[in-house]
Amino acid sequence: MNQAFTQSSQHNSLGKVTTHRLTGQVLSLETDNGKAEITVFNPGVFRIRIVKDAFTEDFSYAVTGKPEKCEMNLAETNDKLVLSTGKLKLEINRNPARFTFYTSDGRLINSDDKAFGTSWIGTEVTTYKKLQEGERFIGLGEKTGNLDRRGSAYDNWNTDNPRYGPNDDPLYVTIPFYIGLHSGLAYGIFMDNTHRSRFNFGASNDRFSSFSADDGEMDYYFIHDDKVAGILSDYTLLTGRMTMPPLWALGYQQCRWSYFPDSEVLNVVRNFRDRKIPLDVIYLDIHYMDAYKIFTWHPTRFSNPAKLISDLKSLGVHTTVIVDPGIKVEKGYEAYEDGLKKDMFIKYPDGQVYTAQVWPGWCHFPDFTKPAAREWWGDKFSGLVADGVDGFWNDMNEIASWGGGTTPHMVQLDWEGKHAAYRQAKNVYGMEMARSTYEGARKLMNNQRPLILTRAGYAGLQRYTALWTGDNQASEEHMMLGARLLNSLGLSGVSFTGVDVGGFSKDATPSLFARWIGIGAFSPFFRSHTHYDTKSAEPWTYGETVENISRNYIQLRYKLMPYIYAAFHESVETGMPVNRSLAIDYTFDEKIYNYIYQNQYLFGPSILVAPTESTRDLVKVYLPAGEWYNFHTGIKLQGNSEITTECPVHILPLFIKAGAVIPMQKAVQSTSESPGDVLYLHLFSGNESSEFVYYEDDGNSYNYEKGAFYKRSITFDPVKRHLKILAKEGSFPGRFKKAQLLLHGFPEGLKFKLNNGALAFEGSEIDLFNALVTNDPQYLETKHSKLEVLIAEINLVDDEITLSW
Ligand code: MIG
Repeated sequence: MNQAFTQSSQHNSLGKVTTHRLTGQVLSLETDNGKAEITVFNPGVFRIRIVKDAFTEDFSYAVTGKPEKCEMNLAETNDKLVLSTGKLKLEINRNPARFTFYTSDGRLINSDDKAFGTSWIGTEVTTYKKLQEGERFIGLGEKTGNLDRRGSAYDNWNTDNPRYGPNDDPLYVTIPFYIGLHSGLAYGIFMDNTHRSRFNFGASNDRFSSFSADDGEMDYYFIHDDKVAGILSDYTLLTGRMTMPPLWALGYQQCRWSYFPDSEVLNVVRNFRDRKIPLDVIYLDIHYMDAYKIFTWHPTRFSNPAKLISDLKSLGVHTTVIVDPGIKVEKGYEAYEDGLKKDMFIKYPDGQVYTAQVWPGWCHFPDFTKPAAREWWGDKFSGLVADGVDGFWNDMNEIASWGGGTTPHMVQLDWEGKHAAYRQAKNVYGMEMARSTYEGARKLMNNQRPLILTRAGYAGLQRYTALWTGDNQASEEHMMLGARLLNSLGLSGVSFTGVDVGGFSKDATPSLFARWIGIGAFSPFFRSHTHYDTKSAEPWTYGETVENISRNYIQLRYKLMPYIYAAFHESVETGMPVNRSLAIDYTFDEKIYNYIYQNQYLFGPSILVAPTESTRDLVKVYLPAGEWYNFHTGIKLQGNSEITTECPVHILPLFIKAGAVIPMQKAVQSTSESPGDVLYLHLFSGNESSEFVYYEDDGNSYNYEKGAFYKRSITFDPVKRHLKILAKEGSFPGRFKKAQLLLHGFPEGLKFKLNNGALAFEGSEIDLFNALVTNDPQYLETKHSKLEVLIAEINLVDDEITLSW
C-alpha cells in the first residue's frame, strides 16, 4: 500500500462476492468489503443499492413507486450470477462484483468499468460505467449545455445562480437522472442520493461515464426500454407524475418584480383587456408584503386585497403571489412567534435556531422535511386563500440567502424523524417547500386546483409543482438555452415548465421580446417576467408591431388550448412531457443532435417548433422522418431533410406532422371565457396512421380523479381511409356540441361518408393565425398564406363517429 495515501483518500472498489441470497425479488450480496442489494422493480427496472458497511433505513423523497410482482429468474455459474426478466438481464461478475446489463436477447446495454465498478474515496461513492462506442447522454434536468451531454460533467447542488450564463452549473434544481443511448439501445439511470452529486459523461477522460455522491449509499435505478418514451414512463412510475394543473394556469401569465400598488395591478390587467391581448394570471412579487413578511399584505399598497383579487377575477384573471421560505425574526409577527413556539424552524446541532439574512432581514427557515412543519406552513395559506389567491410561487428555496446561500452543512433537519444534516437535505429542501405549499393549498381550496410554481427542486417535484428556470437574461443566446432547458426537464420527468419570457435581467430588444413570446406560446408554462431594474416589459411597451405579434401568438396559444390540455393529460397519464426533445421520438437520428438543430422539439405530439434567434430572416430546420406541413403556408414537406425556411420575427418556424389531429377552439380573452360550442378538429393528411387522445374535464377541480372527465381517442388511418372519433369515456359532459372538421392536404372531389350517410365538404381558405401583423411593409412581405382546407360541420355525439372516404 502506498504510504503517501491517507485512509480517506484511498480508493476502494466493491470486492469479491462472498455470499448471495434471493428473497422474493430481492437479491442480496455480501462482498469482502461491502454489500449490494438488487431489487427487480418491474421487468425493465432494477434497483441497485451498494454500501461499504451497512444499509441505512430505506427512505426516499423522490421515489413513490413500489416494486411489482413479475417473472424473474436467477442463474448461477462459478463466476457469475445472472438475474433476468423478460426485458432485462443483469450479469453480476462475482470477483470482483461488477454489473453488466443486457437486453433479454443478449445485446450489451451498459457495464461497469471493470477495474472501478462502484468505489469509494472516503465517504464519496462513485459508480463508473464503461463508455460505449458512440454513446450519447441526454437529460439530467435543469442543466445548461448541449442536448447530447457527452464530454461534459455536471454538479448537483441547488444554487441560486442569478443571471447565470449559458454554461453555468449548477443551477436551482437537482434531478440525478439521465438517459444513455448507443447502438440503437436506450437506458436510464436514476441515482437517488440527495447529497451533492456529480455526473461525468466522458468529460476529461475517454474511459467512463460516472455518477458520484459526497456521501450516503450508492442507490440507483437502471431502466431499460426500446423507446425513450418507455423509459420516461418507468422513471415517472418511480418518481410520480403530475396532477392536472388548473386550465387557467395554461393561459398567458404576466409578471414583473413588482407590480404595486393595487391600482397599478388593475391598470396592467385592464390594459390587456383593452388591447384584446388574452391574459389569465397576474403575479405579485415581493413588494405586496409588509416588510417582506410572508403571509402578510402591505398595509397601504394593498389595503384591500380581497377586493382587488375579486376585481381581477371579474376581469377573468387569477392572482399568484410569491412566497419565500425566510420568516422574518420580529417580535409580534405571527408566523415567527408561532413557528418558534411550535419548533418549526431548522436549527444548529446545539439547538439554536438557524438565522440568515434575506429580503426581510434576519430570518428563520421552516423545516419542510418535518411533517408537522409542512402542515404548519400549509395551514398558513388560509388567509391568502380566503382573500382569493389561487397561485403560489415558491422562490429562494435552494435555500438562497445573502452571503451566497452558504447555509452551514451541519444545520439539522428532521428528515421525517430520521434526522439529516443540511449537507444531505439541501437538494430536497425546495421540493419539500413546494410540496407543503401544494398540500396546504389543495386542502384549503375546497377541491379547486391551485397553481404551484417553484424555483428549486429534486427528482419527483412534478408531483407537486410547476417549475420555472429562474433568473435568465434578455439575450438571444438565453432564449435558445431556455428551450434546451425545458426540453431537458421534459426528459427528466418534469413537464410543466417555463422560462421568464423576455428575459429576467436586462431589457429585451423589441424583436427579442416578439420572438420570445412566440416560443413562450409553445412552452408548457407561459409567463413573461422581468427584473426590478428593467423598463416596463408588457407586450405593448415594445411598440405596435410587437404588440400585434404578441397578440397573435398569445391568441394562437388559446386557440390551441384543447390540444395543449390533452398534452398535459398525457403527462399526467404516462409521464410524456409537453415539450418533447426530438430525442424522444427520433432518438437514433444523429442529425437531431447537431448544434444547429438541437433546440428543436415537438410541442405535444405533433407540432414541431424550431426556436430561432430574432435576428435571423432565414434559418435551417431539420425535419425528421415522415412528412410535415409548414404551419404558416400549409405546404407539405418531406421529412429526413434539412430545409431553409423564412423566420422574420413574426414567423416562428412551426411544422405539423402529417397524419396529426389537432383540436382547436376559437380565440378567447381568458380561459374563463366560453370558447363556444364548436370544436375545430384539424386533420393533416399523411401516409402514417395516428392516434390522438382528446381530453377534457371541468378544468378546475380534482373530480377528474374520480371519473369526471371526457375522453375519446381520435384515430386516423390513411390505408383504411377513415377518421374515427371513438365513443366518449368518463362522466364529464364535454364543452363542445359540434365539431368542425378541417381537412388539410386532401384532394378535392373525394366522396365522404359520416357513419353511413354522405357528408358534403366545402373547399375553403382559413387563417389559423392572423396574417396582418402591422402595416409596416417589412412585415407584410412575408405573409401567412391562407390555408386551403375542406370543411364540414358535424354533431359531436358521444357515440363513435366514423368519417370515411
Ligand atoms: O433576490 O422576488 O428568481 O423571479 O422576481 C431575488 C424577486 C428574488 C428571484 C426570482 C425572481 C424574483 C426575485 N427573486
